[in-house]
Amino acid sequence: AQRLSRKTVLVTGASSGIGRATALEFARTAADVRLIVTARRVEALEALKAEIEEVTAGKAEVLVQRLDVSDAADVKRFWGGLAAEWRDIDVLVNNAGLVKGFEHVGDIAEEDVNIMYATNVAGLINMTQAAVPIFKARNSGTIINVGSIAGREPYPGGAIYCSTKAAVRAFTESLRKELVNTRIRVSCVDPGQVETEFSVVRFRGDKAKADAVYAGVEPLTGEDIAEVIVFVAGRRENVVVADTLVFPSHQGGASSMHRKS
Ligand code: NDP
Ligand code: 8X3
Repeated sequence: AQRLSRKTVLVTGASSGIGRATALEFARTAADVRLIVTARRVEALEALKAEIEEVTAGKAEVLVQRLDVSDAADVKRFWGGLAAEWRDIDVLVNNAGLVKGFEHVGDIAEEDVNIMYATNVAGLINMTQAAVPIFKARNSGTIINVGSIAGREPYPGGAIYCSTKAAVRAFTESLRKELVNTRIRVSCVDPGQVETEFSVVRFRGDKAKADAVYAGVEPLTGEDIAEVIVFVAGRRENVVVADTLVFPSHQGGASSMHRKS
């Protein structure tokens, strides 16, 4: 908690799931943390802000910012518009991401390919490129990228999503190696199955199909991954938790699940 005291933490995709839980977990761990919570759905971010203020008895400072990471111009606008007292962030959590559909190659809508790449890959890269000069100027800072088991173990029906997460993994590793002569830390947290809005988005709002994904299994919660992210951020500056793979107990891999019948 001491190490995160008064730190400024930027979380992308904080309106739901893992990102929302991560913002809350930072606040629970260090009540005087300074949080920049971003996503497209601002009302959800405002509700999160109120919850954080309650949890920390008003000690945490929370800045709500609308940000669409898939839009390079919006990323530029966001960084350009950040007030000086917020710009000097300590931790960047690149969490915003999504999957669309289960279609096989040949049948995947171009729009789905583009949104997954623009969000999961280009969005994460653009956010990181903006943060790295800030971290280099200070010779400190932590970047935590949310990857996935899907980036390590591609599966049929996931060609685009899995390849975006493999890109996140490769990008993270290159960056970590580029920065070994600095105090900047670069980490990847790869979740297995987590119940969030992820599957609702995958099935384009079909809640019944999304619920079926979690039938007979006990998935992780956003909080489970949030605890790991905050742990990674809260280590001593010389400790880089480079890589983390987190499963619920029934899961052995992307396509290896034990289901109760
Ligand atoms: P949710 O759908 O619950 O949350 C996704 C978040 O990303 C939302 O806050 C959403 O906010 C945000 N987001 C989506 N598109 C954009 C965009 N263009 N700009 C800004 N924010 C955006 O899913 P999860 O919490 O599960 O997903 C978080 C991360 O975890 C993703 O990167 C996902 O790939 C990864 N992951 C998830 C797993 C799972 O099983 N759930 C497993 C492994 C990895 P808004 O719509 O308001 O913009
Ligand atoms: C989410 C996990 O296996 O559903 O990244 O793609 S999976």
